[in-house]
Amino acid sequence: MVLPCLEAVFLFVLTLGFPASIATNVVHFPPKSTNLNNLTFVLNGTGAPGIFDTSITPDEEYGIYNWCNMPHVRKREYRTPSSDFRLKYIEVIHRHHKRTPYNTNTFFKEDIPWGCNEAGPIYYGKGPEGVASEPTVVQWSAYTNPDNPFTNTVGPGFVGSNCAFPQISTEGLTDAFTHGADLRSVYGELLGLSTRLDPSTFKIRVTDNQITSQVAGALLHGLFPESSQATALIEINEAFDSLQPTYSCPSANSVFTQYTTDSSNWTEHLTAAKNLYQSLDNVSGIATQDSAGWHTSFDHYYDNMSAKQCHSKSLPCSVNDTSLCVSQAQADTVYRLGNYEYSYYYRDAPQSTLYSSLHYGAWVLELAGHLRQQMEGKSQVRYFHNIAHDGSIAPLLGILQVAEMVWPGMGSEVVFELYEKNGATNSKSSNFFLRVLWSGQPIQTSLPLGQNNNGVLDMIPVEDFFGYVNATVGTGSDLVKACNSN
Ligand SMILES: *[C@@H]1O[C@H](CO)[C@@H](O)[C@H](O)[C@H]1NC(C)=O
Ligand SMILES: *[C@@H]1O[C@H](CO)[C@@H](O)[C@H](O)[C@H]1NC(C)=O
Ligand SMILES: *[C@@H]1O[C@H](CO)[C@@H](O)[C@H](O)[C@H]1NC(C)=O
Ligand SMILES: *[C@@H]1O[C@H](CO)[C@@H](O)[C@H](O)[C@H]1NC(C)=O
Ligand SMILES: *[C@@H]1O[C@H](CO)[C@@H](O)[C@H](O)[C@H]1NC(C)=O
Ligand SMILES: *[C@@H]1O[C@H](CO)[C@@H](O)[C@H](O)[C@H]1NC(C)=O
Ligand SMILES: CC(=O)N[C@H]1CO[C@H](CO)[C@@H](O)[C@@H]1O
Repeated sequence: MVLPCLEAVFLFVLTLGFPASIATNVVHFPPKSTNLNNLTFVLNGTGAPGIFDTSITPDEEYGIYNWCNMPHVRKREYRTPSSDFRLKYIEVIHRHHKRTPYNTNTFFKEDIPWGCNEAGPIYYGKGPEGVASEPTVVQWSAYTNPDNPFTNTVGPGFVGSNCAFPQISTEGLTDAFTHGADLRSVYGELLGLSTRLDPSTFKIRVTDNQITSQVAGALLHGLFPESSQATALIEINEAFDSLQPTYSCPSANSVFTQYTTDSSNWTEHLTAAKNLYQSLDNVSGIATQDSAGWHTSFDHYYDNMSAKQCHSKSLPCSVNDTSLCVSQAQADTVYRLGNYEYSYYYRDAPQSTLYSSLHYGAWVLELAGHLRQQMEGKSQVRYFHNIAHDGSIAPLLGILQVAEMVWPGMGSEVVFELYEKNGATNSKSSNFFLRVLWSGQPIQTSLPLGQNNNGVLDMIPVEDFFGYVNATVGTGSDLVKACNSN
């Protein structure tokens, strides 16, 4: 594969002193210019960049951005390749479904209650045999008691609510079940999946954030309707978990800081949005000089408001003045800004590809290993499912250099499909082809891969993907070295 050489990136990376094997090969291919990454439109345009107030996307529009419940593979839109290709293996990675806000959200001094009656997460241990193998199902119900004086040190969001912050909401669990059933509607037949989970052909992986396990329970009920028990894989140590990811990569962090906090390319939109910030702060009571990150990006306002709208709750009003509320137009601007930020973090900034490959390379190496095992006939697994976070999907899309970057919404899905073509060989003399689906359709990237290098990862020789991974992430030892060289 011939990658055009972009001198600027080349020189910049060399000066950082990464091992030559990675540094000389990470090439950033800029994304498409759209309203998503056009700052003039983001600040001065109108409307939300998609659906933000319901999990339901009308059939005729399915595939458009829906922050509450992103599009995924399902029977209605799925394109089955020609019968020359046999589906050998799939690996799915998807973001958990919609949830209550994170507990830090209680800094948001407004009072939109969340109710979680009989909807709490379930935690219990289970042994392999004896009475320990038959535990009673234990469900959490979060509570506060005013006799505990420390209760009042948190914001009003906690008081009177029986939700855990965060937990997947009942609607989010329903979305996860539908997601599982939709995957079954396509892959059940193509992969010959039984209605019962067979642990020798199917694996599911979660992170140590419990909300991914909450999604797993609902998803699996849709995927394998006759099973009531599953084992979930977890790389439980923060030192090496590649899915969330939590492994340490100091050089990724310093690259990220260079092109965000330390760069006017990044800070210009924050400065330009000063008036909007003032209006939002007036409602929330957050100090202009806060230290909790409300003013270093739009993340917190975006997430806090979209969680409410996705659950049909109204936009917040000030606790001191109920006539002072966030308007829909202001929320829409925040939603445009949030997507602009993700496009910048993972695609627009020239160093974003280097950042993504350092930060998420370990997961991609695991994926490549799974694909190789399939090609070498060394694995019986037909389907590997990862439940992850926006912080997982986003750098993966960064590595894949998606043509149009968005903030991966709830339930965002990427599917890697490995096909074997009978008899024929691809241009790299093997029978294996890769199709990558994003939001249920072949992903459009800015990479010089695919038919006539059109960037669509639709039945590309799998070796082209390996070559790109090798050039961009390198080997495992290249990655560890690059993470620790500064
Ligand atoms: C990986 O890339 C390096 C150079 O970056 C090259 O020497 C090596 O042959 C490549 N390995 C594979 C398996 O493609
Ligand atoms: C947005 O519009 C205002 C007022 O018309 C203008 O001053 C500002 O420069 C515009 N911002 C951008 C980024 O174009
Ligand atoms: C960005 O958006 C503005 C406002 O809609 C538009 O006038 C301008 O042409 C756009 N710029 C690009 C490069 O598309
Ligand atoms: C800032 O943007 C310019 C123009 O796109 C680019 O050349 C430069 O590398 C960027 N700087 C950083 C730190 O991303
Ligand atoms: C914020 O509130 C202050 C005090 O009530 C008021 O003077 C100011 O105009 C408000 N600013 C915005 C942008 O709403
Ligand atoms: C409400 O008023 C109190 C007392 O003046 C103040 O401490 C608090 O920050 C205000 N809250 C908001 C959201 O403005
Ligand atoms: C949904 C949600 O809670 N989003 C953010 C709310 O604000 C806190 C910071 O106080 C963030 O940590 C959350 O991610």
